[in-house]
Amino acid sequence: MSQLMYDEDVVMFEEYFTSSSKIEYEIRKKYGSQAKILQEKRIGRGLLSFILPPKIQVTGYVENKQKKQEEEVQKNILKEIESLKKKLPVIDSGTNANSPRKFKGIQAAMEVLEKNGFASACIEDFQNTMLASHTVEELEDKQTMQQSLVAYLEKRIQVYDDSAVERKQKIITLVGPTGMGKTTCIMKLAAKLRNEKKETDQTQVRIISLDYFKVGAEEQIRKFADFVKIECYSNNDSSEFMTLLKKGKRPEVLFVDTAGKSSNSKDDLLTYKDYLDSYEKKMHIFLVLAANVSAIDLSHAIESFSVYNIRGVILTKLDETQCPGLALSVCMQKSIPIAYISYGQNLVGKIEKAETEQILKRLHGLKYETIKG
Ligand SMILES: Nc1nc2c(ncn2[C@@H]2O[C@H](COP(=O)(O)OP(=O)(O)OP(=O)(O)O)[C@@H](O)[C@H]2O)c(=O)[nH]1
Ligand SMILES: [Mg+2]
Repeated sequence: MSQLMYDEDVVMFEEYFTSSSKIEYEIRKKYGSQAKILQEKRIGRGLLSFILPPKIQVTGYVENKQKKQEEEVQKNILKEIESLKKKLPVIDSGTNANSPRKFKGIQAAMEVLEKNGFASACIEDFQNTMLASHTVEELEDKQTMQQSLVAYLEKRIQVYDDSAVERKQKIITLVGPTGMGKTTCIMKLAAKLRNEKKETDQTQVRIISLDYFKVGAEEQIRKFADFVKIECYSNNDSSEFMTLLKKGKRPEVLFVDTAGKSSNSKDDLLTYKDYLDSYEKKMHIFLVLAANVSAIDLSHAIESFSVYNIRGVILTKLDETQCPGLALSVCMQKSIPIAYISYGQNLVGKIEKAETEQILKRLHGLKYETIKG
């Protein structure tokens, strides 16, 4: 018995038998149950046909099913691997610093951060976070990456929960390096509170200026206080006012303005330490920082002023920078909440309670509204 032909899918066979009774059994035994018989042909034996039994030629084929199935399985596995590869996070990004740039979506998102002046460490952290948590398909998609950028910033930017500040009898003190906008913020905040106050609200808004260093500082704030009809105290009568405040039954909001201090001078920095510590519980000390200052100086100021119990920062001069991301990344890196944002020299309406949404809306090219629908 022998095989005759072979091709990829079919094995043809040709076999010879002397009796027809065992043909099927023998064929199945050799070629399996799937073997098909095409033809059985009696072959004459000439003169010997009187002595020998007839010879039967059997031709047939077997489909090479197993091979086909194996190939099918292999194809499916390859397909599966390809689709899994697309879904897997890109974890080997570290080996090639430029690799994320080839994904259009993440590239566009990183450009938004760059355009807004975010620090390179912050951009790198965003990039690594995205590569570790997104599929290739997602990294390619601009819409998805913009959404992920918004989610990333929402998570990283801390805003000050001012429900505590809303309590009555509070003292809001602003400290910081020179010229950052402390006095301006005090006036803006006092004017805002004064404007929002209802007729029935007994809250007294008051200001104390502890700045006896700068010529004209006290006069400036007094003039403003007179204009908006807010009581104003200077350093000379502050102790008298504080005694009143301690005994006072009426709820009060007191804004304390301090003189600008150099982040480089420890002694200078500590000027108000004893004074501010004595009111620790009621005191909400905010560090005022201008957004148009270098990241190094902002970081240094946050570190130096941590001699005080700083609750958060007030970012000013956002109207004077093209890079709001710079101050934001410093706050993110230092894990310090942002309490207020201020922009413009006008004293009315140019200060806002910090809210992530408002901050993100100010970023160039983020299309916050479209993303949030
Ligand atoms: N464009 C702009 N200017 C501001 C802003 N805030 C303050 N300024 C200006 O910055 C300058 C300094 O503001 P001040 O409020 O006097 O700053 P300060 O921190 O009290 O300064 P010192 O008391 O000297 O430490 C003034 O000319 C303000 O008008 C702001 O948000 N935007
Ligand atoms: Mg001042």
